[in-house]
Amino acid sequence: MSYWNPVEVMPLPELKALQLKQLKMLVYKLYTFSPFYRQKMKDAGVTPEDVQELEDVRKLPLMNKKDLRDGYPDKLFLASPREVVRYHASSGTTGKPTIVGYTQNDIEAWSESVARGLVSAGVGTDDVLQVCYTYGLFSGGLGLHYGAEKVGAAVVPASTGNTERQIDLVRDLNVTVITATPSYLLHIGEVAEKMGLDLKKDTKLRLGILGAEPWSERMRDRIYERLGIKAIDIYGTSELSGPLWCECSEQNGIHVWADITLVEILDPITGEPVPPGEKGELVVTMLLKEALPIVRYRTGDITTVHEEVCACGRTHPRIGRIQGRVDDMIIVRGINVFPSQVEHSLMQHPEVGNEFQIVVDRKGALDTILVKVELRPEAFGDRLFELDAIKDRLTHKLRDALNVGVNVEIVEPGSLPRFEGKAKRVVDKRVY
Ligand code: DLL
Repeated sequence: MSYWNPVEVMPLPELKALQLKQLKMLVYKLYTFSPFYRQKMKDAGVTPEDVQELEDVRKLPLMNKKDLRDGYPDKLFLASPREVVRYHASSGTTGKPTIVGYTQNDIEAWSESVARGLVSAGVGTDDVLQVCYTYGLFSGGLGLHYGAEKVGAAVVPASTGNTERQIDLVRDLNVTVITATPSYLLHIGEVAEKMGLDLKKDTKLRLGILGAEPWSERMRDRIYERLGIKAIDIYGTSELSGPLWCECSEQNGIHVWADITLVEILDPITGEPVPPGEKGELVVTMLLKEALPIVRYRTGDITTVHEEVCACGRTHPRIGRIQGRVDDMIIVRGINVFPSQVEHSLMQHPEVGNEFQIVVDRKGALDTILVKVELRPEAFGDRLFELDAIKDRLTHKLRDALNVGVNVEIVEPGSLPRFEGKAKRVVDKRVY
């Protein structure tokens, strides 16, 4: 088993001591130098002396995306413009972007996090790694790029788009690792098939580093089955830096580097911590970030935390697969519906293709959900008469899973929109 940095297997007591030291230094620095954090801490009646144990992090005030948006473009920055070496931005849902600045040390800590994750997933100097996340203000492309270069893989900075050319590159450059959103990877698979190429046989692809959008275990199975690729889950958000942590080759949770980051899982309503293994909102403190400090940031993502040492020997905590968001859940007739639940249900049916769309509408006072589903082309064949039966099965399955009435429409394979970046699964037509 190889590690990128010995800190990954540091005994827990030492790791926690290191984390506490970083936390205390951070709080002291912010209280002294950051008007934003000093004010927030004063409002909460907390001083740096109040942080003596790791658990004391809970005394610090929470922050969220609105704080960052209100600080547009750089009101929350602690570094001077001279120290900033990079900007990225996330557009969010309201249109106004959040700007994230990086010092050289920020870039270093970010690439270090990604490098550790890639090595833990089995990426090394012999690999050719194609980055199919967008390069630009979105942090996905450059985040993977810097991490992969650090570990010495040969990077193909393909970005998104021109899918046929992406496939040519995979074949001609003997690409072994591909990084993309899971939905784009499946689209690449479909296009390859149309080009008469079998990614399993005709390329050297063996590993996918997939994230930036919700996906499921079923999708993981499907990717393996159809493309012959081991699929690794990678998580991050622009505010925290970008893609940051991924699963190791054990595929049993996403390793969070505790010397760089402190994570909490809180009940999203009460703000109280939930026990390890139970679902709650992921709240993150970045211990080393300089340009845009992040303390107790509410990601809005629902997951679990696991503190046992991983079978790979790494001692740092792991988070489970992201199970939805606190805020992009659709509320239909008072019931919370997550697109990930829909995906999970649909993907259990072998005849269902890779694409679906959830259309929410309002008829009179009643909200309605229509799930448009593509079947695999094979499901049509000469068994057309079975379509009604399939539709009924999917409808019942979704109703059971979501606890709300759902209609299903079977649509032609290839007719739903494809996405090169994050898939947009929900169309909400309700007028409020
Ligand atoms: O998506 C950063 C990233 C790039 C992550 C490349 C992984 C790979 P944002 O655009 O700010 O940043 O979106 C962050 O995407 O809060 C989650 O809701 C969602 N997300 C990211 N990774 C995963 C994942 C990038 N593995 C938001 N599973 C987050 C589920 C994910 N959701």
